[in-house]
Amino acid sequence: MTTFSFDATKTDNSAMRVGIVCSRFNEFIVQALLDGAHRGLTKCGVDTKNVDVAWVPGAYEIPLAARTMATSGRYEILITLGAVIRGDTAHFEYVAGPCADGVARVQQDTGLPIGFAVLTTENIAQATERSGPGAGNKGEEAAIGAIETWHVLQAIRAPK
Ligand code: INI
Repeated sequence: MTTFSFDATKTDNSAMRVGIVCSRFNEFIVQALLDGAHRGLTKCGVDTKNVDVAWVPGAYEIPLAARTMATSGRYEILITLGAVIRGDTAHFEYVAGPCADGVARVQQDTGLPIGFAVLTTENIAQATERSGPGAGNKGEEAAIGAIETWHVLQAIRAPK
């Protein structure tokens, strides 16, 4: 039996090229998710010079930017960061649903691991809780998770 399992923080990611898509809506939350993503990437040994960040207006635009990054051939993994807060909008479902579905489709169509930290919360307090400087920052989790997935896919394709 062969098991493919990795602790992303113990793998060599010095050459990993990372594309990050951020949405500007609720920017203070998304900036905190981005800070978390950078912490996660650093824990995994990713070189900052190999990281690009693209800002789009809102979560609804994330899938298109993610697809453009994914098909550019310039990245091994992507990370998507956003905040859709129910209290802020009457069309929460029309933004959050297409964003999540769209990102999932890009991941499946392109085969690129995409960390998903587009928060969908009832209020700002819940979003703040998930984007703090300590444990539980979803941006950090998404970054480490995407790297872990990349290593699993590599191992499945070419077992050592
Ligand atoms: N975009 C978000 O990222 N979060 C939200 O909470 C939000 N609300 O509340 O409406 C939101 N709307 C903007 C949307 O993503 C698009 O940018 C906009 O509709 C233009 O296409």
